[in-house]
Amino acid sequence: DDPEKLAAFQARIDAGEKIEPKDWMPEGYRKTLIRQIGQHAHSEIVGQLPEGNWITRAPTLERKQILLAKVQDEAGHGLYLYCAAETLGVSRDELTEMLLSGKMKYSSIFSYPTLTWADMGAVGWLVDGAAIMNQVPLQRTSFGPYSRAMIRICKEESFHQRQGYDIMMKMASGTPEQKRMAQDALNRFWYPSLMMFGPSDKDSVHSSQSMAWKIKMNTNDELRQKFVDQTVPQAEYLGLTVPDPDLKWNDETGHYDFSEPDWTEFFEVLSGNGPCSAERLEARNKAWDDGAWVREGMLAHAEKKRALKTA
Ligand code: FAQ
Repeated sequence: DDPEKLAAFQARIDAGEKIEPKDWMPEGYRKTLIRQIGQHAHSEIVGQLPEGNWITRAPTLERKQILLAKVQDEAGHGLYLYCAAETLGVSRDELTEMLLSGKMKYSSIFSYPTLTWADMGAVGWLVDGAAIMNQVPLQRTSFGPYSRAMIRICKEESFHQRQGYDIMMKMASGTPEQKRMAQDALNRFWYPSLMMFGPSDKDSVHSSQSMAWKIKMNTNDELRQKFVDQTVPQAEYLGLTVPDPDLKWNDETGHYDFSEPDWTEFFEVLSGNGPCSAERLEARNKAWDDGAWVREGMLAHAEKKRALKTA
């Protein structure tokens, strides 16, 4: 890239201007955004599966309606994000193919199973909680279409988080068996939720360039710390125990000290060896294959209408 153009581009970013799809941008900026927005979109789409697992078994009609609406919101988030990525010159079909063939990633959290109803509480509380912690700063990200998508997505995510916490409240104040289920869900989702923020800063290959371009607004460790600080009092309020014997308030730093997740497990999940990784990709491939007749039908219909117009 031309150094003068690069400097002018960086000056726009530094001045807090939004970059729009038709503006000049360095190839690296475009590629990084396609990677990050694409992975984010895939996460929303694959993220429907762990909760979709419980729609048919929700304990009441009201809980079922709420969960159904939440999962539909996630599909909607995926669609806005694919649209934002398309403005960068990649098609939704190309992105989908990269997900289905395992070439593109989706968030590690969705490779974990949802074993009980309490997991619906833990996913809403912790997974949406972590998602918001990461996405609120992204409302100020430098790429216009991404930042605008984040504004609406964050509104919906905060509602999702509250519905998850509400399930946890109900379970944690219920029978001893319900409380045990809530604790078990927290035990299984705590460390995978911490992993959502990405590897520790020293292993985060993209952070420094992405932060200079304001594609990312904070480092992975900064956001992880904020999440722990926010979530520990919420666990205490529920009367549940965070599964970390080393978790301790540190008066000097004004933050909690906590144990790092098992990074070997994280990198295993990233390489496609998570507990449900194969199942998730199979489900997405099946949905894509089962929908082929709809796509073919729509194309044939569009073709017929076009032919009629030109006749
Ligand atoms: N999972 O250099 P960094 C949701 C990869 S929220 C998988 O630090 P970066 C809502 C990373 O891609 C979840 N891969 O990377 C919901 C890179 O590999 P690559 C989605 C991960 O990009 C809630 C490598 O590790 N949110 O879905 C993960 O600067 C409930 C090196 O890492 C977003 O995507 C991970 N956890 O920072 C839905 C937010 N972490 O690509 C349903 C936007 C790292 O070179 C139910 N994304 N990797 O092959 C971001 O903010 C960033 O991409 C990070 C990672 C912070 C995730």
